[in-house]
Formats: sequence, structure tokens, C-alpha cells
Amino acid sequence: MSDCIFCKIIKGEIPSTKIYEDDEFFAFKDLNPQAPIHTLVVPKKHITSLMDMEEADAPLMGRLLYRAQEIAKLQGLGEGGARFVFNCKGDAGQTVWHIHCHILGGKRLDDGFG
Ligand code: D5M
Repeated sequence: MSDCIFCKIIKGEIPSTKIYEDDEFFAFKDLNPQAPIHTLVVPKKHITSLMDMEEADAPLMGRLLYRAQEIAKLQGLGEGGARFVFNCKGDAGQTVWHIHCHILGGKRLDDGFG
């Protein structure tokens, strides 16, 4: 999608700190980190929100979860663990309308779900 900032990051039109890339997924550092490790994993396919995905996207999203936990381990979070978050639509505070999985870790996240 031409005006989506994550699509532009995937295409290299906007700079990012890339953590991982394959044919289907792209992972990069969050610009506004909420933890020592804060990475975003996105599918290259533009889907606006987890709550807008179609059933046909379920295998892709299953693979996204598998990749996300691998990427967390690549970043040294295998031992301590991590939080995997999808903010969906307005009440959850979604600000970028391209599905993204937040990976948060590198400290004890004892702040509830915030
Ligand atoms: O989270 C959207 C997240 O996207 C938020 O944590 C900031 C991050 N963001 C926004 N623009 C950029 C760029 N250009 N690089 C890296 N990270 C970015 P949400 O779940 O929608 O609230």
C-alpha cells in the first residue's frame, strides 16, 4: 500500500534498523522503545490490523508467530522471555495500520499489560 509507513520500511524507502528479513516477513527496531529490546515483526503483505485478517491469512500469521519467537531468541530473549503484543484498532492504541507484532523484553515487565 503506497502510503503505509511499514510498507515503505519494507521496501527500504524509509530507513529502519533491520533485525531480520525473509520472503514473507520483516523485523526492525521500534522507533519509540518501551523496553531494552523492542522489535516489530510485520508481514510483507499489507493487512491493516489483526482484526481485519481473513481466514486465508491464518497460515501466514501462524508463521509470523513462529518467526517472532525465533527473532526474540536471536535477540537474546530465549532465557528471560518476552512479551508479544498486537494492538488492534483504536481502543487498543493501534497507530500504524499494517499488522505488527511487538516483541518486548530485556527487563522484567511487571507492569501488567501496559
Ligand atoms: O505501534 C506502532 C509502533 O510503530 C510504535 O511503537 C512506534 C512504531 N513506529 C512508528 N513509526 C516507526 C518507524 N518509522 N520506525 C520504527 N518504528 C516506528 P501501535 O501498536 O500501532 O501502537
